[in-house]
Amino acid sequence: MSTDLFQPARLGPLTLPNRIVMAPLTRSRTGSRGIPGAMNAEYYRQRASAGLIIAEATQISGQGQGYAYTPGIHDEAQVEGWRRVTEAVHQAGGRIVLQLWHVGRISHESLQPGGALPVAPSAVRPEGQAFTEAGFQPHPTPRALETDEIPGIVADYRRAAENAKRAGFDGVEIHAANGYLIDQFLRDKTNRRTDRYGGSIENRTRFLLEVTEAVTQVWGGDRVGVRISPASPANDIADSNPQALFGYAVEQLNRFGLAYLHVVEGATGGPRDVIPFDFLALRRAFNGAYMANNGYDLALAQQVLREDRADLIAFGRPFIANPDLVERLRTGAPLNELDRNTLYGGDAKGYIDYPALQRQAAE
Ligand code: 8OZ
Repeated sequence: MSTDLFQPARLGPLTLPNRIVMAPLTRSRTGSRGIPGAMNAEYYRQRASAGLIIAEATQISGQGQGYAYTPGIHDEAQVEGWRRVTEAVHQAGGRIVLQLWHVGRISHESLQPGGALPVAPSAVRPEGQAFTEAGFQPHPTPRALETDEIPGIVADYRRAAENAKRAGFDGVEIHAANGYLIDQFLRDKTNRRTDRYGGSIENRTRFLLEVTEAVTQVWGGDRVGVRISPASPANDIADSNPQALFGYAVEQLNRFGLAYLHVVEGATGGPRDVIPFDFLALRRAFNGAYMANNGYDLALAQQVLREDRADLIAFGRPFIANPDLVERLRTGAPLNELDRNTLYGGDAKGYIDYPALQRQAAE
């Protein structure tokens, strides 16, 4: 059905007051132990007018971490910290889900428990550098997971999903995008396995489906979303036939009755037309809500909703600089400019000090 950004939407049991979603955004501001605090609660509270907030990528285990100062959801202090965040957002009238993350090979020994090598489907080293507490360092060649280790990682997702529930979230999103662990299993550039998790499209999709099964057993399908980035080369990922791969994956995901499919259209944070890809085919194949992401502005978002090519639009960078993005889009007010120097790490500057409209007017 044709709609616009300011129409309410049903999302599983949730009612969203608008179709503007705050995309998950890594900000690396939760310290060495990955525990959200008062500053993080204030950041999300300021953005509670979003139809839905997808909280930043959050590691499901120590092994799942690949960047300095990112949050976790695998110990009690982290659960307590996130509870402060969800309470602040709910008090402000918002809705918030948590993005569950395992980086796989996009990590570094210094970020891993016991200084171990990062793990991956296969021992294929990614190009690029890890953001560690000691600065940028090259990614090492990861260790290929044994077949009998995989159920343990699925169990980590399940525990993280349970922890997210105890922390008061409204649901969870499974991060299967941007070249992290699940995407590494999906794509044939990074998955060279010869067991039941590698080779055919069916086998490479198995890990995603096992994780989704575990997480939906905790939450029910209607409070779970999955994020994919079929055309993105992010984190040195690629596949020989992404249309067939993701077409199959989406068709299989339908069995879980998911709330939404979140699709990064194009190169993550970059051009929308990196490779030819038919995103509309995914929207048509998927039974739940289709959430579009990547470089949307007001005009493109409204056009895509009007043409019924999406149900929800996720905005990333505009939400960093504009806590009241919904109000600004609704009234056509100008947007604050993003400060790229304060995106990752650091303190309150560039995090909770972007002004809302009233504050700006009063200054
Ligand atoms: C930017 C910087 C660090 C992490 C992703 C979680 O690409 C991320 C991320 C993005 O999904």
